Amino acid sequence: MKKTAIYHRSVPSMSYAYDKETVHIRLKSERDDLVNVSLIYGDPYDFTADEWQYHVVDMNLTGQTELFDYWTVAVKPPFKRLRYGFYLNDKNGEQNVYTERGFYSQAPQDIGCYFCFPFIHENDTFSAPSWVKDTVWYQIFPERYANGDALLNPEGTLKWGSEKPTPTNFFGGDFQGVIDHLDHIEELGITGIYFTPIFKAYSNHKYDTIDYMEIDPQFGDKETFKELVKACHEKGIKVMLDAVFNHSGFYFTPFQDVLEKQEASSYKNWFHMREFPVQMEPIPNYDTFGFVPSMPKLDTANPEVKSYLLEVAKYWIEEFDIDGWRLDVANEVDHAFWRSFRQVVKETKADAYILGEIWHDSMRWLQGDQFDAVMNYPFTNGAIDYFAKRTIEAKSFADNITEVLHMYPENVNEVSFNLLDSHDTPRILTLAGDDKDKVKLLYLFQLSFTGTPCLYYGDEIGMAGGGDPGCRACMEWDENDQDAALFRFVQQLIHFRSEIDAFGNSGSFRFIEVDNFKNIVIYEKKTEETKLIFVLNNSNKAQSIVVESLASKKVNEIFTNEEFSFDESPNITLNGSGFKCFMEKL
Ligand code: ARE
Repeated sequence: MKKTAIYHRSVPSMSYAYDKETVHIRLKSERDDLVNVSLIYGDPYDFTADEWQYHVVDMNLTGQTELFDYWTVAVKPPFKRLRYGFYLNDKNGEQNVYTERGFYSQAPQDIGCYFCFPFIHENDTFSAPSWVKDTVWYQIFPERYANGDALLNPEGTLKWGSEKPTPTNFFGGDFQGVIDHLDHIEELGITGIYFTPIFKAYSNHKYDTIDYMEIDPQFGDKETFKELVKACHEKGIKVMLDAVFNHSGFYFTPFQDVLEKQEASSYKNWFHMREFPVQMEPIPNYDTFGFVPSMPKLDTANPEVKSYLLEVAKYWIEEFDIDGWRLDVANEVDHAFWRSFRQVVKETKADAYILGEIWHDSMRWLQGDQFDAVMNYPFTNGAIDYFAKRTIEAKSFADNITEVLHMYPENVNEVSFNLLDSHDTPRILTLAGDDKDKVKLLYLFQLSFTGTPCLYYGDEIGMAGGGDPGCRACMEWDENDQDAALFRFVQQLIHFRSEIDAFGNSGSFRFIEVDNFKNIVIYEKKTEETKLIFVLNNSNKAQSIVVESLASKKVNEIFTNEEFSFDESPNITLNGSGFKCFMEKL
């Protein structure tokens, strides 16, 4: 047995409360080393007849990568307390017991040896708002969605779409424009909009806030914003705003005060000033976002700053009924701040959603006391490298996705914000070398995967664009230049998500077959009633594929509605970049 590779710790990614009565336990071992793993578990105080009363239950192999096997089990301890260890059986017939104190040949009686899950406290359990599971998000960069009120145009506004986006140009996008086009969003099947910043700011992207309590005048006023939120809600669409609390903008009044009064400013402790006089070149002598002098970092540990920003968080929910906050540069703000933030937000609206912008492993923020989700860039990277750029093989892709799924608890995965691109990355069509068939595969995977998908405005009608600022072009409203077929395809996928339970978040995901040589992936989504088998050909050539799991099955292909009655050797043919999804009623 490869003992060195056997890994478990009582940490939230491996031992967590899924809900108020269920605990999930995971274990990692070397690939193909163990043939069976079972959990030994019991209540720590249950010593009937002077013996610790434990139970044994098999764990499921829930993921396999090139190097590791992942084992998972759910248990419901009747008194909410748990001590546990593992029976490990390897392929050579060796058996060991693995505990917090190491390996034993038999289950020890001393419960002090076991791993400990002390008690399931409902208020410590990760729990995101229930609506999020079924939401499909749409990200809007307000300056570039639609210009609905020319009277608000900032100075120098260019004709819509007349030029390429640059870091400094303006096209006059506004709230009225969004209101005018809500039908487009509704028709696509969207149920949540994420707006990048809308508060008064200097730049076109508005990440350099001047006033957190004011709407940027180019977008409209508070009345128009209220109208926008109301119009969204009437269509069953939630509204999420961007909170840029890591830093302010250069023209934020407190920072201007520091510039003016220097060390004498009563706002000097609102920022991380390192010395005076304040200096911006060659690099700022105060902390900033990156090295950007116009984005001075706020000291969120300062009680005045904290109470000001928490007031902001509350104000826009209370007065405007927004449904969520996306937190910019969330990992560079202190945890204590986010804990207070969560409290204030949830007190104001119990089912408000909190989404952190973090590009890396984010377990620390996803334990129930801070965020409900993070922008799932690890998912993005795998999907883009495989389907768009085709720089990794099928197996590496499957490994990547398996790792992503085992990085966080299942209840976290169910609401993970899965994006393919954003205002910070090139658009998917460009990443896919303008190949729309690749884009379709990307969308198919994203929209059938566990979590909450987010589409970036314009991708659905085939817009292209490189990295910032290329990805921020004006939304294409000329129907002749919109790809209607792509729109209908995305619409259909979103529709499947709500119509077929296994397609969306209720279905549990599992790779069935991954073939580097053919460059295909086959995966399953399953509920108690329905099983879906997805077959994706990520190569350019037509291929015939034997899908073992369809043997002797009578199924329905959901895109064509064709009936298939397979024999013992189910052979299907897919075009280059082709796909099929077979539905079996269980
Ligand atoms: C502007 C120019 C850029 C130029 C940059 C630097 O447009 O071309 O490179 O300045 O001078 C906002 C604007 C940007 C603007 C930026 C600075 O939207 O247009 O760029 O302000 O003025 C990291 C952070 C992550 C951050 C990304 C961009 O961790 O939080 O970098 N994302 C948010 C927003 C941005 C926003 C800001 C932060 C600032 O979503 O839109 O930018 O408010 C790896 C790293 C990550 C890194 C990621 C991307 O994965 O590990 O940490 O994210 O790459 O670079």
